[in-house]
Amino acid sequence: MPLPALADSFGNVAAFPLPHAVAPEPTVPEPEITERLRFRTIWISDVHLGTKGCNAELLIDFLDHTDSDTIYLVGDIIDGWRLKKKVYWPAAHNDIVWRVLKRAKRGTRIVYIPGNHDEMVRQFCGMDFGGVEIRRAAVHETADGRRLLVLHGDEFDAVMLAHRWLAFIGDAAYHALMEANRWVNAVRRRLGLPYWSLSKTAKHKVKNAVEFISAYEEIVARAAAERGVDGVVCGHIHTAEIRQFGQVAYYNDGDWVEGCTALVEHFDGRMEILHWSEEVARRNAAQQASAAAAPAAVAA
Ligand SMILES: [Mn+2]
Repeated sequence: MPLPALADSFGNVAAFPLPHAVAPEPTVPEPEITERLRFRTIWISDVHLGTKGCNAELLIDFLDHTDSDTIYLVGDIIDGWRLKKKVYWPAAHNDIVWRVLKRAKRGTRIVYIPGNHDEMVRQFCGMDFGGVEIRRAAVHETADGRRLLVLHGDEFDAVMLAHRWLAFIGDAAYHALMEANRWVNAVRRRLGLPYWSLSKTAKHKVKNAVEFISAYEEIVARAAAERGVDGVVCGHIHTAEIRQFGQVAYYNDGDWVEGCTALVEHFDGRMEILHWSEEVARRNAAQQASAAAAPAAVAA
């Protein structure tokens, strides 16, 4: 029996059928959208794919309604820490990866700067995968000629270590605590017990959290100033912000766990934070308004 036929089939590995059919399309189909919001640059971070916390639905909506020349993925995109303990990977998380890779294919420049939760990707810094540039940090030049240092931001954890845990006390936890405080004291009152302030303790902690964020922002801005850039873009602390420290602009793109925010640069270099749940609400209201106006127009 001559071997060539066998050699041919093994020679081209790509021609081998895959054991399972691979869906070429995402489970959440990409809608036909004619008018995407166009930006020069988009920064997103702290997506935490691989965790239940990730708001995949809103992020998919964001990716389907926006476009840009460049996207920076500013770290903690995939949560390797959590995945190491327990594999959690719903189809929607694959859909996000699919969309990012499709954008790269369509010509969007994509720079992925791994953070601390996806630090396993850091060993690949300097390499490109599927059109995605993996970098330790980057310098972005805005349309108005400013140089911005882009990094995840965990680089400053050592400095912030003393009160790092405070960053985890979020606004939602604070409000839940306020609610609990009301109930606890309603019961205590009925039992004839004096008022006991759970909220006072909580308020103190929240004040510390606010101080933590402020201190973090200042430290990052100072580090940027020392490096002679005009500004810095980071993520990590899940708190979107645009703030000026002297000559240095501090930008934080927030997260897709709670805030669901992105930082964008308009074509004139103007920077803005998009709160995506608000954008969706605005879009829905506009659609309802036009739907309500349409029959009237026909009647007229
Ligand atoms: Mn982080």
